[in-house]
Amino acid sequence: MVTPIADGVVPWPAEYAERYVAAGYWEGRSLPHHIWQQADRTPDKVALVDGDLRLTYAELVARADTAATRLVELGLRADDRIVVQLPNGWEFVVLTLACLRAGIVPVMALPGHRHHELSYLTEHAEAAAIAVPDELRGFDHQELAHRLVGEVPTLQHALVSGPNLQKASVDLRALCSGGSGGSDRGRWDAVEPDSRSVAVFLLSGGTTGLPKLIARTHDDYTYNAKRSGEASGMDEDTVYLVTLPAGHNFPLACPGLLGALLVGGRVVMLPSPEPERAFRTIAEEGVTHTAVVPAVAQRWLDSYDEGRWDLSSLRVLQVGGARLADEVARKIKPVLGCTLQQVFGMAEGLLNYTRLDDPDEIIVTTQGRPMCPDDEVVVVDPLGRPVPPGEPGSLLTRGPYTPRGYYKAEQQNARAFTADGWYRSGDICRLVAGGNLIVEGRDKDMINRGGEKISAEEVENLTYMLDGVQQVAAIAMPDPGLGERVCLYVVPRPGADVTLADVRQSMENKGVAAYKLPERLVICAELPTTKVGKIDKSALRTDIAARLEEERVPIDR
Ligand code: OOB
Repeated sequence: MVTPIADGVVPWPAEYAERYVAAGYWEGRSLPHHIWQQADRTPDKVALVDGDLRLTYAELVARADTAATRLVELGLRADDRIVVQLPNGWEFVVLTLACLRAGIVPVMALPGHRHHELSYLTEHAEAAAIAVPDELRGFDHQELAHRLVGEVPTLQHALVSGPNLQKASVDLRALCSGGSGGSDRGRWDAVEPDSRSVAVFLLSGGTTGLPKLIARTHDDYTYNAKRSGEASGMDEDTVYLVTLPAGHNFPLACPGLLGALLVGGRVVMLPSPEPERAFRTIAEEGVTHTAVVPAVAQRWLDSYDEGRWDLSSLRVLQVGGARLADEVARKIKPVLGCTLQQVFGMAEGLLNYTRLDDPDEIIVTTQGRPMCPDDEVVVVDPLGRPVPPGEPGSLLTRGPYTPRGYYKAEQQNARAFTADGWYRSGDICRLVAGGNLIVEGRDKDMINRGGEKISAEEVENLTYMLDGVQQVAAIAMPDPGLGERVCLYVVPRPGADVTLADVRQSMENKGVAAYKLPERLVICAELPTTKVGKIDKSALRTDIAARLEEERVPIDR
């Protein structure tokens, strides 16, 4: 057995752990154990499709075992961490399974992350390696990876996938291509990671400066994916399409690609949810399940042409990550012909699903209910007292797949978790009939740009680095396509001139992910404050809404 990363991980109290074991949620085996078992049942079934490449279960696990051995040959050990920033492709799946198998912990970065985020992640996770593509959408990830290897003391290796490898790079495709003759299976069967140890690090949506790391254990993450698979009706005939970034909890394990592999289904990887290609793939591969954010669901509805595509295989379209408007939800079944499943989830754990057999009204007007009978949810007022049923309040939660704290983040944990271990989700919800939740808003300072979470505080801190800025507030501005975008209210220093272009340029120069760059800037003489002297963001949100409304009025009115 491999020792867990105990240091910095907040465990569940023993009495809860015992309860979760007794109830059968925590099965006491590693996540790969379950997948390898499945592979033994259906070795010749196709497990993974990426373009022309099709890997059977036997081929997939053999590649992962060999890759695990090669990681060890590079000097990596159980408990080491690899920051993974790969596009949706077969290498992501093989590397992730190899890590799980060897007890090496993948840290799931997002495709948009740049130097600002990755340097923090590699340092905070004390990563030994980073896995990136050589180049993607015009950005040289390989060069950035080597720069980080030079800067971060623990970081030893840049694993790079693609045809243009630098000498110092480890060829990730070669590492993941198998070919050692199958002798690695027994080796890895013999050293199964402890089921209570960390399987993956996910990133928090982020309300503080930079994202926090969420340690998900083999026990809890297996349950996360398995139970999700039941809630979305996955079985061995499932064909699951990944179009959202695969390292995000939703396409990874809710039930995602891991959920599909746990039941003997097939995983199809696509680099993006671009409608034409997604529709063609759904038709060609007979996709039964996929997951999208509301902005993508809207695009799919807008671009769908019934005569052109046969989407009849698609049974379940999961939509989550941001609030899906009821009007859009109503169109999914009539237009695309599949069942909508709303998913209100978080990397921190709790998953709410509408059930496939719920009445349509529940499916289109609620964000579902917790997937586990032992998920505890409570909706409270600002003083922490439960509100009457149906009234809005802050959602707190605990449960068998909701860890009790962030990794090495004592200060944040004191704020984000109550003394008795409830996670403060920061979402304002109403608990309605049948235990379903409706998400009404949030009391955390975060901007949800089409499912990508941006910490207002982080954007403000970056803006304060500009000389001319005296005061700044970052708020969510409503947007018809993405739901929200980042808007800045800036009070310049006397005589200074601050423009949106200046702010964006300065953030770009610092290597900040592009999705965080503000998209509108309002200059003002002062910022409104609340009675206790805090910046009144709610007044700013009202102000931007009024400005947008004003701009919509035709000029010749
Ligand atoms: C998912 O996970 P994260 O960690 O990127 O973001 C979590 C936050 C939630 O606290 C909530 O503010 C928002 O995203 N959210 C939703 C939502 N789903 C997530 N807000 C309204 N309606 C929804 N359906 O976003 C995530 C993780 C697993 C599965 C699905 C989504």
